[in-house]
Amino acid sequence: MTKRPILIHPDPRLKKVTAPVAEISDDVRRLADDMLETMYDAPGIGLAAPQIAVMSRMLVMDCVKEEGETPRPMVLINPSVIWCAQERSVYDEGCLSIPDQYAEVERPAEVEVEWLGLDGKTHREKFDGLWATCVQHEIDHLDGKLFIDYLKPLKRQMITRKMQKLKREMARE
Ligand code: K1U
Ligand code: ZN
Repeated sequence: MTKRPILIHPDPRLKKVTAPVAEISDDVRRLADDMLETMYDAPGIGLAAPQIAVMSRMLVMDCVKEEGETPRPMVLINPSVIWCAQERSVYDEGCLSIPDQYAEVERPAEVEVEWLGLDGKTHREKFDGLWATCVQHEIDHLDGKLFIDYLKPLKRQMITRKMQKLKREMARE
């Protein structure tokens, strides 16, 4: 397992739509391991492949936050939302590609997602609470969308400028 560097916004790769994964190969299994390692190390509750510059339709997540609770690492390949609830929920979202910036985003409170697992089988599951927020945030990454795209333009610009400054400082180090 290798920890990979996480792209920081603004980066053109974070704006692109990803390509479906064609088959579950050893490379895909290795990528899943690296993504989980990178997510847990960050630390984060989710990570999408384009955040580590891999333009494939694949995400990992584990929203078990309580210490002592059993972790639930999930790998979702070619995921798609097949149903969403009318009810909305608001969560103060963050993003590993936009460090230290948080903003309230409204999304469907419950979603049903279908994906291909590492076992090669099709899985279908309903997510609610933080799991629902997280899976929608990660699927957005696969479609080149960031949580700041839901914000008013002024707030989005402010965050983008902060990230440009951060990247300049990181390049100087
Ligand atoms: O996709 C990402 O950038 C990961 C992101 C996922 C996410 C967070 C909040 C709402 C929706 C999606 C993160 O994991 S940010 C870090 C974070 O939320 C966290 C980190 C440690 C413990 C608990 C939460
Ligand atoms: Zn994110």
